[in-house]
Amino acid sequence: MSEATFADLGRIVVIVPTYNERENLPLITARVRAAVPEAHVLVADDNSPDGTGTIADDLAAGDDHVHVMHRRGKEGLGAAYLAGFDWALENGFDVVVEMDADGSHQPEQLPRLLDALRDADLVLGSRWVPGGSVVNWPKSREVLSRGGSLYTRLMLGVPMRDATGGYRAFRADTLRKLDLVGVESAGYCFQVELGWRAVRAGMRVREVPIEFVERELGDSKMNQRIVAEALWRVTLWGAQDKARRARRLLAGKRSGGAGW
Ligand SMILES: Nc1nc2c(ncn2[C@@H]2O[C@H](COP(=O)(O)OP(=O)(O)O)[C@@H](O)[C@H]2O)c(=O)[nH]1
Ligand SMILES: [Mg+2]
Repeated sequence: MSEATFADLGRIVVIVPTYNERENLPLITARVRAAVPEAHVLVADDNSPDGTGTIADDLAAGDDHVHVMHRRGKEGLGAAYLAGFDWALENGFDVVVEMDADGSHQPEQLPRLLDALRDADLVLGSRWVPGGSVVNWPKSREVLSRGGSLYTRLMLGVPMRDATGGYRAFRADTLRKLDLVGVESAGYCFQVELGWRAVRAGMRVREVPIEFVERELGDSKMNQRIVAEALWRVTLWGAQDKARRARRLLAGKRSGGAGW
């Protein structure tokens, strides 16, 4: 195994949101611990009916780098991450990573994200940049993901190629500056909202290629409501943003300025 160290980045925590991931959780935790031994793991479990929370407690009992947040019930990925971010900041972590529990985000590629964070404020693991790929993903999901990212780029004017992906590394300072209290999205649209906020705040957002591997165990929690939320929010934000730009342009013209 490589001896790469990320001590210069400070204390690292990988947040793993879970809902019914009992088969996957022990596997992903072990892989994170092996890939980047200094990283901590925070499991943010939404009171999974399949007992994932108890499995998380057992893992935490045997490893002082594993922590568990038990949440009331299923409130969506965004809410689980926001609670996890608060915990990470309160506990003095310097780098906060988002990672799915189902093995789609390979812990062995985490060093890539951490390396890139040395000169970035937010690093996105990206399926849709050169070198990025998906394995065993149904064509329908690929079309939805590529289409969603393209629509986001057009509506919000952001450069992100993979706007909805959930394998990311944030500096703690980035999270502090993002006004997390104002985040509105509940589902996967949360990823779009955070990326957009980071770009608007002038932060250095970098994408690095990842190989995304579709889960082999358990079921996807993706549903139509999640897609609908992303669609209406991105459309609304885009319209508001265009209106804001138009108003600024008009105000600039009236005062004889450049307008931007
Ligand atoms: N805590 C929590 N985790 C969730 C929720 N919805 C999805 N997840 C987790 O988010 C990650 C991605 O979900 P997944 O079902 O694999 O989505 P997909 O990869 O888009 O099909 C997994 O680790 C899920 O267990 C939720 O409501 N609460
Ligand atoms: Mg998945």
